[in-house]
Amino acid sequence: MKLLITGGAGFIGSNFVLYIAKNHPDYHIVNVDALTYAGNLENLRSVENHPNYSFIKADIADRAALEPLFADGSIDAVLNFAAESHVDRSILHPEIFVRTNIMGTQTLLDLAKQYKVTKFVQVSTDEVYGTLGETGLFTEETPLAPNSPYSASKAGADLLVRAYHETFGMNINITRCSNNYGPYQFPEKLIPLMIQNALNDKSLPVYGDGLNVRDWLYVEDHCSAIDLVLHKGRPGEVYNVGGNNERNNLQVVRTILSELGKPETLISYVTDRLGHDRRYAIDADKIRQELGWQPKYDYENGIKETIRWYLSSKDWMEQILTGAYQEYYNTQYSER
Ligand code: NAD
Ligand code: TDX
Repeated sequence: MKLLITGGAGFIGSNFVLYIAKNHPDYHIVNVDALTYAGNLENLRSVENHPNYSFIKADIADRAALEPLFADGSIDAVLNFAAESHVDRSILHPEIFVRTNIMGTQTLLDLAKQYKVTKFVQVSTDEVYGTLGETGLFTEETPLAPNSPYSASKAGADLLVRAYHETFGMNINITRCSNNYGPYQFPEKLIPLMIQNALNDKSLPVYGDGLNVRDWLYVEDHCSAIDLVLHKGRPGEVYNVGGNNERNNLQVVRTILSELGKPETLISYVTDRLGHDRRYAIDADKIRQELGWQPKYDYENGIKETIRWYLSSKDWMEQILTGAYQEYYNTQYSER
């Protein structure tokens, strides 16, 4: 099989490339990534010389750059991970989210249609469903009600993917996963940000009252779910993916502090995120029953493993903490 994986230099995309290289070593992988601030080829050192792997630096919204990759008709499946993925950045600069997440997805769909790619997997998010109160779970039937520019752009992409199935009969699937954690996550996201700050005895900026709830899934379990959807997903179906691991942000932060032996006095309550969704929780029954998906990691072990990975990957982190990220961090947190 030949897979075109977009966003393969980002957090989940690079974990997925490594997962495929390990579990389907005979597959060919074409990794297309624009290498924005979030893309990092360091994540892929172990596969970069593999004869079945190639990397192309390109923007998914740039049709002319992508068309040659499709032109010989050899791509069997497109897996679209590429996205602007950070909610806080979407509050600052929504336009780029529309361009990449919506127009980029539409460009890929069009090429996949034209060159008769047999499968298109759109990697989406539970955030398209909006927010939950204290009870209930998102199912695949929950109406879309995105609250941030990020989630609105992801919902727009999902609707286009759905439309290409309904209108053109394309074989598509959409996966909607809860919050991921694990190796190679960019330090703007909650878990790596808090690990990094705690290691440096810097304050840990908790938004609002810290009681917003997320459903955490170890990234490798997300990869195994996408692998199953790629091979066994029924045409046109949406599959929710989630870990059944609801934690509020304070619980997550306290675990990190205790694992690192740091005091809770480092916690600092800062101005809340605008439009901050209160709770996400996924009902993943469909993918479990229909495709036999089972997560391997429980949260307690997964978070410890993740902390250990960051402790042993200080060079990787140092490289990211360059001027550009520092600038974002200073703007983001000095205003709170
Ligand atoms: P990330 O920000 O770490 O990586 C995104 C990657 O996409 C980067 O390598 C970046 O260079 C690339 N990219 C951005 N714009 C591009 C463009 N125009 N053309 C080509 N490449 C471009 O994101 P992530 O956390 O790995 O998320 C991957 C996907 O999974 C996203 O679609 C996101 O919406 C979805 N998702 C993420 C989570 C999560 O918890 N992180 C949960 C559910 C779904
Ligand atoms: O400094 C912080 N302080 C804080 O309290 C940051 C960065 C976050 N938070 C809170 C906000 C959220 O309630 O932590 C929670 C998690 O925040 P993020 O890591 O930014 O993730 P979230 O907004 O939940 O979105 C993530 O999961 C769904 C990914 O970034 C999305 O790409 C994915 O779709």
